[in-house]
Amino acid sequence: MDTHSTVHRTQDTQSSPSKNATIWSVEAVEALFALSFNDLLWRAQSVHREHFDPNGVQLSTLLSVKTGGCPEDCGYCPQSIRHPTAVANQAILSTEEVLSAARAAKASGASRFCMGAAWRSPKDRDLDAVIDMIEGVRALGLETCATLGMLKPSQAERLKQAGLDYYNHNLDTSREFYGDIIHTRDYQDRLDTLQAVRQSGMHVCCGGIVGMGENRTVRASLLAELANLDPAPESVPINLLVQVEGTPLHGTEPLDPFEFVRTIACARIIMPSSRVRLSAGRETLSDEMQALCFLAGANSIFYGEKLLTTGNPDVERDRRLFDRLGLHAE
Ligand code: SAM
Ligand code: DTB
Ligand code: SF4
Repeated sequence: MDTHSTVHRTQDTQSSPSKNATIWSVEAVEALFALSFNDLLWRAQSVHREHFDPNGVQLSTLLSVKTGGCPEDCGYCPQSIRHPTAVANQAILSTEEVLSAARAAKASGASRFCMGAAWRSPKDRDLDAVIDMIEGVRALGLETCATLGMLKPSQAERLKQAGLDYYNHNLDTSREFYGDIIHTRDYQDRLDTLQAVRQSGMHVCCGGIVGMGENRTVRASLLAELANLDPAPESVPINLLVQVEGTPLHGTEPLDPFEFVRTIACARIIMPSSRVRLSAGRETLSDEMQALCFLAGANSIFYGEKLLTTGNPDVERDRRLFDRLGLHAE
């Protein structure tokens, strides 16, 4: 594969914190994946220690502020109108409902509150409502993140003006595998939104999903795409597919958990300054596997018993895990 032809570079990074010095080829990332598990984890942990407190983990709590009924056809997602899942549609929440969840998240120790909406892209009046939520959440002293679908540059500007700290928009998978998973918008649409977010000056949160039946080259290619964004995203969620009945990907052969740990380790090595988030899928990982993910350089989690529509380990279990591992919240 000609990896350089697949590399996307943003055009103007003047407002960016730091420019990317390295362009990662898919082959170079595959070579990392091919290291022995011990060698890979040693390398990832060494990189991790050069850039971060090795025992600090950032905690983000998610809330679905508008659930279900999404016109997109993402094959993994329980909120698509095209998939017969048990998710009940829920219209946009009131700001007060969102703020009461945000207060609870803060009281539990989260530092960032992430609001997700099942939209293809928000309408301008949707943004009015979300902006009210962002202002309220910020006033509680939490960092804010939103994931609302595709954005136009003017919408990204509005969110930045409202004080939104991070915008989450995932590449989800590699360019080559993308068409197997999503048919209602293309890879370039995602890159355009990421460019709009970057240009607005907001922090970029961008990652993907593994365990969707992809091969290792696809995983390496996704990570190379992320690392080659210029600059790399500040926050990189690595999701392990949560298999939901009724979605096309339900019944996919589960990924070997060691391969998941390898994915985290490779992300850490090639995006040394980014927060790598151990994201969806923690309920299916043992405490021991999660410990390996932290050793591999994950330094953020979704915290709280729910993701958007599916489960997540409860706060008590995570507190016990942090105690047992000597980790602390950041
Ligand atoms: N609708 C917006 C969008 O797609 O950008 C925002 C919400 S969407 C649910 C946010 C992200 O959640 C997706 O890009 C995907 O990476 C992740 N996600 C959704 N369903 C998932 C699942 N079943 N397992 C793992 N990650 C999932
Ligand atoms: C991300 O990368 N993962 C989160 C967040 N960003 C928005 C979402 C995970 C969703 C898992 C399926 C669900 O709960 O509906
Ligand atoms: Fe809609 Fe987002 Fe789910 Fe895709 S991932 S179906 S865009 S809510």
